[in-house]
Formats: sequence, structure tokens, C-alpha cells
Amino acid sequence: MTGQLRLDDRLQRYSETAPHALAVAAAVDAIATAAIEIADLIATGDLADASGLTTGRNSDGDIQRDLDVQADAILRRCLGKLPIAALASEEMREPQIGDRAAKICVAIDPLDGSTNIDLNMTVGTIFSILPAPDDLGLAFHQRGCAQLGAGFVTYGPQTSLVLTLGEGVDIFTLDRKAGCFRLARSAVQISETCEEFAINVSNRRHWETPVRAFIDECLAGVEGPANHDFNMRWIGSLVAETYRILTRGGVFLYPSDARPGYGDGRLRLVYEAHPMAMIMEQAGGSASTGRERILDLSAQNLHQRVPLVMGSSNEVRRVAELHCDPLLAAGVSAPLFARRGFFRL
Ligand code: FBP
Repeated sequence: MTGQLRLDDRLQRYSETAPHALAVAAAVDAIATAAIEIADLIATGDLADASGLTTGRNSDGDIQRDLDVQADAILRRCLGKLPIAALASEEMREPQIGDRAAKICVAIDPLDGSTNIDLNMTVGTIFSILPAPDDLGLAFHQRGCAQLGAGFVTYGPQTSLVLTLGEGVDIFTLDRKAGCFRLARSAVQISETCEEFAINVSNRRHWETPVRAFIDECLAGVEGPANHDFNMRWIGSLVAETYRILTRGGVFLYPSDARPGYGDGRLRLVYEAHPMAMIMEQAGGSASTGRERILDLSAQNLHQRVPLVMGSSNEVRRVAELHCDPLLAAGVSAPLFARRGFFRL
């Protein structure tokens, strides 16, 4: 461990650095407290009646599991003690307006990847912290680059909290005996190049031509223009995929596709793509839709979906190049070697 620095000590130091910092630090601290409770609940599983069973659908039509509902309640209880101007959750139809004098707004995905719960696989909590605008109706319509902080917690073999406060990315691991998070890795960096891609290939026939072209290049490996082999992973849990990229590089894609309801992909801009994009950029990686930088986008509505391509910057750039290719953009598949030189940059 990196000097055993505790998260609360890190937050204490940060809280003195800027006008919003005290409020941001308090929100992260509350999320960390909630995460310890959620981690316990997940670890106890069936024994605590937290089975991952489907209980219904949330306001946006997603299948909702008992743990989604419980995680949401725990986070709202912990955050509810703080002055927060507006709170948004994947599990709520509309944001909840709180203390109008407060300096920050918080958006959460209480339990991302919850279809994995009954498989005993990694799930997580994602959060985004924004400044409170004068008109709170616009709280979650701000561009991603307005975020003051962002992060996620993974509930896996270890419970880890990945955090950016706009000055790099740190990873804290839960010390279960002491009941606190301790610094495990600081100033995390994502390598520019990578040898691993992640995408749900079962949707291949529904993808746009540039996405298909990129994955064809990865699959061609050493025999194609990429000139090296790729490995593939698909966990079906955004937090676990992001953690992997922060650990050994890689590129993740959840693109738009032709299935009904997937015209903008699957992931949500405000509480999934924005925070992950801030983490990527703060760690030296990139995040785009394939056409635009994620942090330049602002949501028209709270639950808006967005295509997401993130990870090692050379691969994210390559996906963008393919989207700019006029033939591919028109849906014409070109042979691999016609698209780029054998020795890629
Ligand atoms: P939820 O927002 O419903 O939790 O879904 C998000 C997610 O589970 C991501 O974590 C993951 O990347 C993706 O959906 C998997 O989608 P698919 O099942 O279509 O491959």
C-alpha cells in the first residue's frame, strides 16, 4: 500500500484548496461511508435477503433488482445529511432539489452492472459531482468538463474507490478491519497504446461500419494494420472494465447500434459516461462517442444515453479516425489495408 494514507486524511487536505472543496470532500466521504455498507450487503448476499432478485423496473424502464433499490436508499440516506443543491440517481425519475444555498450537485448510479449480482461478479457505484448553477433546473445539463470530482467504487474481491478531484486519479482500497479506505495507488496513468479491447461482440451485426472496421483491425492482430495481437474481455460491468483499463490499459466500446432503443448506445451520459470520461482524461486516457469528446457534451435529459469509447488514447483516436473516414461513414466496408498503412503510428 502507498503509505497507508486514509481517504479521510486525503479529503481533509483537499477540502482547504478551493471554495467548493469542502462540499466536494464531504460528498465523497458520505459516498465512501455508504459504499462500506453496500459492500457488506453485497458480500452477505442471500443471507441478508440481498439476492439480486428482480423487483420491477425503474422510471426509465430498466430492470431493477432489490440491491439496486437498497444501494440507492443507502446512498441517499448518507448524502441526505449534507447540504446538496440537487441529487440525481439512475433509480429516480427526476432530480431531487435540496438545499438551494448549497454549492454542489451530485449524480449517482447506485449499483452499476447489477445484472451481475446473482453471478457473484463485480458491480459498483458511480458518482459525479458538479457545481450548483444559479438555475437548479440546469443542474444536470452541464458539460462533463464542469465536473468538480468523479469516481466509482468496485465491489469485487476487493472493495476499491477510484477518485479524481481534478488533479489525477487515485485508488483507495477498503481496509475491512479498520472500516476505512486507504490509498493503494496514486497518480494512476493509462498507457497510450494497449493490447486489449472490450465490446459486446454479440451485437456485431447491429454496429455501424466504423465500429465494425475497428474491431476487425483488432481481430486481425499481427496480420492486420495494427501490427500486434489483441486480447478481448467483456465483463458486462462498466466499473470492472474501467478498473481493468486503469490497471493494464485497454479500450472499451459501448457504441450506438441498430437495435431498437440503442441508437445512442446503452450507457447514461450524466452518471456513467461523464464520470468515467473525467477519470480517463485525468489518468491520461481519452473518452469519446467516436465522434465527439464526452466531456464536451451536456445532457438534454437526466437519463440520456450516449455511445462510449474510452481507454488508451491511441485506440480511442483510431476509432474517431474511422468515424471520419467518408467511405466507412457512408457504410461502405473497405479492406483492412486500404484504411491505413501497415505500420501504424
Ligand atoms: P445498468 O445501468 O443497467 O447497470 O447497465 C449498465 C451495464 O451493466 C454496464 O455496466 C455494462 O457495460 C453494460 O450495461 C452491459 O450491457 P450488455 O448487457 O448490453 O452487454
